[in-house]
Amino acid sequence: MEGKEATQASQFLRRALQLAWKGRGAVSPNPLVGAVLVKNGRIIGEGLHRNYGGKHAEAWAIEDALKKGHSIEGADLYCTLEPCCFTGPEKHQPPCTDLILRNRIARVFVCTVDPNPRVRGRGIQILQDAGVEVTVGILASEALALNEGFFTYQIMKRPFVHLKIAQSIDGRIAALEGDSRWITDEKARRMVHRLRATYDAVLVGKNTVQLDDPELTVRLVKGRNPYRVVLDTHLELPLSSKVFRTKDPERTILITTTQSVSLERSSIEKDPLEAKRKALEDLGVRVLSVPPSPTRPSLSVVLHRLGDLGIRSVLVEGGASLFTSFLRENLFDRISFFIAPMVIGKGIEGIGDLGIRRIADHLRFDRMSFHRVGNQIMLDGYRSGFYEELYQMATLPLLANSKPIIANPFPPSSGKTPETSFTNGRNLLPLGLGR
Ligand code: AOF
Ligand code: ZN
Repeated sequence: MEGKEATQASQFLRRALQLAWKGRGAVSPNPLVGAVLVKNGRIIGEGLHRNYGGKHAEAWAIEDALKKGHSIEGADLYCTLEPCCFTGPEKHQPPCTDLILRNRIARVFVCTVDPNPRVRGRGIQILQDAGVEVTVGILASEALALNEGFFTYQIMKRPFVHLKIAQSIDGRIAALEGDSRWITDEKARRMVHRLRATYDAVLVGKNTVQLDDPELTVRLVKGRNPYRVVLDTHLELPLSSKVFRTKDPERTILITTTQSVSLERSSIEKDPLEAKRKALEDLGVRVLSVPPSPTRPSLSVVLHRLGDLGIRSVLVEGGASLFTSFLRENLFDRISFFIAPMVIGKGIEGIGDLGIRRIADHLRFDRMSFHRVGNQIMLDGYRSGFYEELYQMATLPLLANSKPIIANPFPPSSGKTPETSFTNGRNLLPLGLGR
């Protein structure tokens, strides 16, 4: 596909991506999906997946067009994700492929394949076998950026992990006494709240709660609160900590290594750890026991347990020992440094020993971008190879299909210098909707 047709297709899919984005915070663990129906070059219906378990984007777009009195036969469907094609006990909605065929839609344009193992190209195949023309891969990277959590989980079976580090120019996240309030300014903090509203969970370690007593809620912008996950190996945090005292305590998850044992009431009173667990649960907090590795909760088990709860994306907000562990174990996908114009000197470093002994072995990130956010420089990057992995899965049929398709914006690692860009902070969130 070339020229005018490709430009038009990108315009309609861009609109579908914008629609999809409106569902943020409401659809996870499902993906954000948007759809646009077009006839004679004009949009006749629009839809988006609005809430978890609710109607799919394609169904909303069809309903919208019918309500406006349009006939759908022969129309083109532009959808950010491959239409679903299966039913099952956990499936809430009927297959969209049936809906598309029943309504005699002529052509379907999708940004990416649905990485869900139950779909993964089968939806496209079903449509093609029935004579529907399908084009895959337009604005694929934008569509991936929209659903990093959903894609990561479907492919890697763990949530997407984003490390967010607020630091001084000399790499300190706190002064020697532990104090970190405030290194970054209000504008940077507002950006962090905006990020929180799009993530399923924020995660911090015990020291961060002890030193900063954060609420970890969304306050500086409009949006819903993510789950707050706190790692406290031995249940040491005081019950008065703000994370345990929010308006929605059921969205606080405490992770410990201490095992729960069912004890008689009298023994609970004698066992301080059991009493603490009970007191937390009485506040509405969810307490999860995870095996230690070697002494702290195993991060890969933590991520799996969070995945079981429907969490698809995690924003790690500190402190140093968690940043270090996630980096050391290569259990991260994206990293953002908010660098404030200050020097602290001796203080607490954001990242500790990664086991790297020579410069040649340094950790390098892909797809680096630089943003100005208030008085901060924000440096943003991805784990090396992460996007290529997602992209390959997202455009699976292209590999087998000889049909010419839109150029791949992420050619498999070419060893070239990663792409860099400098912006005013707009594209920190997908589609430049960051402000
Ligand atoms: C689509 N359009 O708008 C969405 C899709 O339980 P269900 O019926 O909502 O199905 C969820 C699965 O369907 C989800 O895991 C993903 O594979 C796909 N999501 N597909 O065609 C949509 N939200
Ligand atoms: Zn569907």
